[in-house]
Amino acid sequence: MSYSRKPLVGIIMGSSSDSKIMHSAATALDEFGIRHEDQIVSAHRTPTRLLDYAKHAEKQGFKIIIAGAGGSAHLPGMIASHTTIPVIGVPIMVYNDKTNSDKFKFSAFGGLDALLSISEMPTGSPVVTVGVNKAANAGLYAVKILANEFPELKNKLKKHKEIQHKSVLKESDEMKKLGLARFASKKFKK
Ligand code: RP5
Repeated sequence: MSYSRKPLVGIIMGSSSDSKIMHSAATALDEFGIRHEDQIVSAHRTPTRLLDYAKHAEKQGFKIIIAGAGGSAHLPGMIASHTTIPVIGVPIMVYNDKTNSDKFKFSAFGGLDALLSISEMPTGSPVVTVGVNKAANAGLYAVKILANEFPELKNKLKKHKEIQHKSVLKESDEMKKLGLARFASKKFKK
């Protein structure tokens, strides 16, 4: 079986507004050629659909589910309680803003609400949790899990690390050459 032939990762989120953050999980998987299926499932607005989705995920043979939600963020935990597929939770800070505005509206506790809701699952139904809005890390973590099964992904991950390493060295060389003040004003100039 190849990781690029059929979706091995299910990405779900509680609202269309979460897609502003969750797209980074998809991009990370795309970079490694891993197919994923993306849907909106709301734990509180579509509770029966949540159970249907868990069954669907099992039937499709997803190996990982990435679930993002904001506010009291029940989606990752509830999905985990309905399936044996490992769930990676993404706490979302951007909240309640379905407009196209660049100004994000924040949840009352700036994402801490979602972080605690997702990470503090009681014993028995675990959800691994990435940082607030760190959807890209959820994607990368999924790649790492899949790499246990697909050696080619392990090589791609090693390359990815090398690229990160080189890009820091490049920036450091530039900082050394320009001096810190000039480097920062060049990098962050508006
Ligand atoms: C949660 O409530 C969603 O995950 C989203 O982060 C938040 C707000 O949803 P919308 O009001 O934008 O649909 O269920």
